Amino acid sequence: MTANVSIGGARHLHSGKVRELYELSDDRLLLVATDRISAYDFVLSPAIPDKGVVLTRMSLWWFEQLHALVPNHVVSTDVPEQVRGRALVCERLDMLPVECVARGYLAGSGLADYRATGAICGVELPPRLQDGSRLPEPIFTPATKAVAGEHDQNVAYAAVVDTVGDKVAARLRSLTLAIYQRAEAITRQRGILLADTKLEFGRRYDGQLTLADEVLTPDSSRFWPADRWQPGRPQPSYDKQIVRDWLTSPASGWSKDSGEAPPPLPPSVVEKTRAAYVEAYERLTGERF
Ligand code: Q0Z
Repeated sequence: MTANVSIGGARHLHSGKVRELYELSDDRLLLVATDRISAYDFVLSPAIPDKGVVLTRMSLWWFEQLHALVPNHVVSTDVPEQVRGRALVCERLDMLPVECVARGYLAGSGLADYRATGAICGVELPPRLQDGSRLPEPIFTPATKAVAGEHDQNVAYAAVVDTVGDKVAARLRSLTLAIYQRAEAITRQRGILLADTKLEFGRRYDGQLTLADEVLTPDSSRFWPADRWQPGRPQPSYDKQIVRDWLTSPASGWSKDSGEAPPPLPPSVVEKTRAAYVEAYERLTGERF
């Protein structure tokens, strides 16, 4: 694997689909965003130039926007030269084994669960909602982290209570919803709908709940262009639509259900996708990339 290289003074701990985690010391980790992109559960080739830098900067921007709501794990952006701009030094936390998801719109596993049961994670929803519908109010839909290669499993709030206790569960739910509400207000002003987002929290040595991992990037959230929102069909994704459209077009010669690995993306698709990530960053933050 291309990005799983050794980094001076850091010990490799984990590889995610598109990220890497290293240990710097007993209490410091290095969180690296690669340029890899995934779609339809495959990691594609080639990589998207600058994707790792864009997502890292976006995540840092969000940590700043949210710092009054919740402390975060970021220590420094002074990182080894090999991963410049696309890595963070962070505090090593005792991670809580709960994926904290907030949803304001219906999509993905939430849509599937709603269609099957009328509820998501035990939260009953009104009838006749459609793919992409706005929910009456944002909801907390926790999931348990899956083993490698599988999808996270949505669970009821009671399962979170069983795992972390009622006080921490209540705090996770209220923090997750507060973060979603703040972030959704910001993205809406910029013409982007934040359909949902997945957050991870850990505890510091002193027990303080701390926001970790990457936050509010297109890899951890659904961003939809607000001017194209139309419930009743799958919504176009701000970042990956070009890739999905090409992969599912006759031009790719690939079929989603073939079980085979997708073919390499053509240079034009790579370039347009890079531009989509840069545009998402600039639109969101108001800063030039
Ligand atoms: C994050 C992950 C992967 C990248 C563990 N501050 C922290 N303290 C302790 N653990 C973590 C963090 Cl962020 C932690 N992950 C997710 C997996 C590559 C990030 F393979 N796992």
